[in-house]
Amino acid sequence: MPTVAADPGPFSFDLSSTALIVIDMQRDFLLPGGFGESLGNDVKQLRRTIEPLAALLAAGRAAGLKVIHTREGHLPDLSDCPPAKLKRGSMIGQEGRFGKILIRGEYGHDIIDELAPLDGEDVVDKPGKGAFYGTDLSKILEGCTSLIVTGVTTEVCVHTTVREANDRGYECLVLADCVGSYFPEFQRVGLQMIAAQGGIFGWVADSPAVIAALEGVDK
Ligand code: TIU
Repeated sequence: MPTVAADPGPFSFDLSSTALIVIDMQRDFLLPGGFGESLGNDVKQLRRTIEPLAALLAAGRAAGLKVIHTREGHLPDLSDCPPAKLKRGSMIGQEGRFGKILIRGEYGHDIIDELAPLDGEDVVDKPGKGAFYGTDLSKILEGCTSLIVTGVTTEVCVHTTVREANDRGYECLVLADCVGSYFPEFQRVGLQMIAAQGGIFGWVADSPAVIAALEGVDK
């Protein structure tokens, strides 16, 4: 069984019951000039995840790991966007540099070219921060007990998804170099919170350790 050095201790996973989940690596959050940057955020803090994630995806795909992508966004009529979310995110649905912000089908809502899903990989559209709420993710994960979690942002959609996953019984390994926050402090503390208290929400490691473990797997 592949084993990865992690905090708070080694993380072992079985390839056949593990999924690699890539959360919200969307143009709206990551592209210079896009929604994320228009809010005053430094997208470089997120973009440093792209290269390690591309390498991890290549290794995961080569090893036959199940890959799942998510996208945060809403229907064009915003009927799936709670008024309380819209009130504090009034740009949602407005015309932005890359189309209507966080609206399904728009250019900005889709995943960045560098990490484009392959045919056959699941792409889960979610209205909330967590990937389980309002989606078929539980069904897609049937047979899986472990998740390797990547994507953005660490303290928002990654954390919410990891917390949801914990309550559903999954073991989560979060990869520090493949998750990103606009705020360095939130990145640091967000990762600490996952592994604290003996791994209250899961494990934290870096992607090279996972890639090495995947490359050691008999195919
Ligand atoms: N994907 C995700 O994290 N959505 C957000 O709105 N994140 C923020 O950090 N704002």
